[in-house]
Amino acid sequence: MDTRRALLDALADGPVSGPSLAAELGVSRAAVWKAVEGLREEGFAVESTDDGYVAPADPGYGAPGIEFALDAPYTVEYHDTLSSTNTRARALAESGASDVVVVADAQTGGRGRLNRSWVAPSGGVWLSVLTAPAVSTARAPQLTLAAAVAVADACRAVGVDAGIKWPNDVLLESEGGASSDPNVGREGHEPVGRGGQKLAGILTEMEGEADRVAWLVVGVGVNANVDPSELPAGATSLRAVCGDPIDRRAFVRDVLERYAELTADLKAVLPAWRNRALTLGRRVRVETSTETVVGEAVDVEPPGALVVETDAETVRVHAGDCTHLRAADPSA
Ligand code: BT5
Repeated sequence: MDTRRALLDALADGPVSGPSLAAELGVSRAAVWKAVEGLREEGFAVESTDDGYVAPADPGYGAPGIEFALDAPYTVEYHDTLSSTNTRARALAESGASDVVVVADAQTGGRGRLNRSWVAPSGGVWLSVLTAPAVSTARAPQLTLAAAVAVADACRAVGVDAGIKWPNDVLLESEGGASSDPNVGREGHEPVGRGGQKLAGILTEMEGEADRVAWLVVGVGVNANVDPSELPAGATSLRAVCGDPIDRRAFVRDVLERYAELTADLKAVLPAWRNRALTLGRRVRVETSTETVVGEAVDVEPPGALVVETDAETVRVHAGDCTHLRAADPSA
C-alpha cells in the first residue's frame, strides 16, 4: 500500500504521529510529510496538532475525501470536469490499470446506453469503477445488477425510496404522485419511460474473451445535488426529493462499499436485485434490437435476463429498454 493511502487509513482511526507512521511503514519521515502535503494540495486539509496529524472536519468531495475511511479496494481519481468518466476509465484499462474509481463533479460528454447522451451537470455523482473481475463474459451482467443494487441501497440510506427498473435504472419508487420535475406535464415534455422518475442510470462497458473478462467498467450516474430543471423530463434528483443537499462523499462511499461486497459474492446479487425490483409482477414492454415483447415480468434469471410471460409464451430478454405499463395501457 502506498504511503498516501496508509496515511489516510491511519487518519481515519484518529491522530497520527508522523515518526511512528514512518516507522510502521518503513518509510522516511520526509515521505510521510510529502504524503501530508500531497493530501493538502488535493484539498484534504490535514491538521497538525500536539497529538499528531488529524483529519479535517470536512474531508471534501475529492480523491482523498472519498478514499478516507473507504472500506473497498479501490483507489480514486477525481476530476472537476471530464468528458465522460467511462471514457477515462477505459483509457486507464487500456494502460493496464485496475481497481480504480474515476469520479467527476461534472461531465461534458456523459454517455448512456446505445450512444444516448447523459446529462451530467456539476453536483451529481458521476463515477466509473474499473475492475478486472474473475468472471466469464456471460456472467458479467451480474455486475451491472450489483451496481443497481448498490445505488438503490445508497439512495435508501439517505431516505429516498428508490427501486430498480430492469435492468439498470434506479427510480423513485412512488409512481404517478406529485412531480418534483417542473417539466413534467408541460407540453412536449413527456416523462422518459412511464413510471417512477429516474434518479440514476448505469452504463457497463467491458472487454474480454468469452471465458474471461479482461476489464469491466461500471459507470454510475446519480442525480444527487442537481436541480431537476437541468435534467431531462422524467428525471429527478436526490436533493429535490430530500429537500436538502446530500453528502456526496458518504453516498459514494456507500455505493463503492456495497458494490465491492456484492461483486465479491455474486450469489447474493440476484436475490438482492429481486428484493428492490420495481419491474417484477408488472406489465412491461421491452424493446430489444430485434423485437418488442409485451407481457408480465415474472422474474430475473442468471445472469440478468428478464423473464416475460406474454399472451402466447415465456420469453427471456437479455438486453433492451423496458417500459412499465399501466394495466389499462393501450400499448399493452
Ligand atoms: C443510462 O443510459 O441510464 C446510463 C447512464 C450512465 C451514466 C454514467 S455517468 C458516469 C458514467 N460516465 C458516462 O459517460 N456514463 C456513465 P440509458 O438507459 O440509455 O438512458 C439514457 C437516457 O436517459 C437519455 O436518452 C435521456 O433520455 C435520459 N437521461 C439523460 N440524462 C439523464 C439524467 N441525468 N437523469 C435521468 N435521465 C437522463
